[in-house]
Amino acid sequence: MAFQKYAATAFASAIALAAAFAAPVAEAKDWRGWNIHVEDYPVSHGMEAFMAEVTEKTGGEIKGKVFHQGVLGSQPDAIEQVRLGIIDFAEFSLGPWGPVAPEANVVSLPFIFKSVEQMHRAMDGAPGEAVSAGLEAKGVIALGYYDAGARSFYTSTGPITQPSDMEGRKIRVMNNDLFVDMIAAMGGNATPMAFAEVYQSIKTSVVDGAENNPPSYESTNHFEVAPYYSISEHLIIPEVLVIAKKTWDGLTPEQQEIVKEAGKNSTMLQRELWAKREMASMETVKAAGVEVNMIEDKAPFQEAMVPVYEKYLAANPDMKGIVELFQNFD
Ligand code: BDP
Repeated sequence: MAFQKYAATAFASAIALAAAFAAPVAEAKDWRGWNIHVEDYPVSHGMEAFMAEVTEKTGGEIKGKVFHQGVLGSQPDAIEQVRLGIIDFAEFSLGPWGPVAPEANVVSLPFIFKSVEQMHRAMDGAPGEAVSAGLEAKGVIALGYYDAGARSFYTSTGPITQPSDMEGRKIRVMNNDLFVDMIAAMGGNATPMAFAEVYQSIKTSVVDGAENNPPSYESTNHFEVAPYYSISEHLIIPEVLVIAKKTWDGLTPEQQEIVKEAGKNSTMLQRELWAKREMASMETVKAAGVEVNMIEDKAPFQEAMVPVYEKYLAANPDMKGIVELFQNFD
């Protein structure tokens, strides 16, 4: 009896072993995705939809999780981690990519785009391809350009109606020297700082304000501590869904196709959600008592940026062609 039981167990293990060798199950991939935003945000929904589509269409060969709210690190840290393939996919503003990929920096020039619509056309065309090539050279594959609308200034200490209102003010910017020059050109002082630190820094008057699009101004509650929102729209910075080149290179051609397609679909979804959220965010902040001032004449702000362009082009003469490509794209 004891022998029979032993034999049966041994037989079963032998079969299991043989099966394991005969038909190795493709090792399921388990991706980590980085996102800086809260869970209920157009970027976050776009990324979740991307991951869900990839999992579904690969029949579960690729699974993954999106880590929201920057729990895997700040944006500059995450850029390095995706480049190394420690993080598999992520969604970034191109702002903090500027110091890493020169082609990506062109979109951080103030007023480079004429409108958000023109930005979309450009990013879906040749200028976008130039940026994607620059990103690929730095270790990431662009899967689609998400919308982030236009950024405007918000302050705790009264509105900005003209460039000289910036004098003596301390403004938080994203990590990129171009933004430091942009604030300096108006007579203010810029402080590059991680997104997660902005609320507290405004609250404790470490800075007088910051700048961002309506959904970020609203979802971070920055409007509570900086209730003057001045619609300058000085930066229209597209965002990008990327996959680490290291992760990409480990995929079969079929899987790469699925990933590309899911990237495109999530981009379309994100842009739709963005348009709605932008309006809803403006309603929310107005209802909370934010004083919104429309800057109808943006010319003084644009003129103030001339030295920013001059300095940038003097330091990056090889980017002149790409700058013109963006400026002339209709
Ligand atoms: C938001 C972007 C996010 C940036 C953030 C910032 O979506 O990627 O990290 O601005 O200002 O609009 O840091």
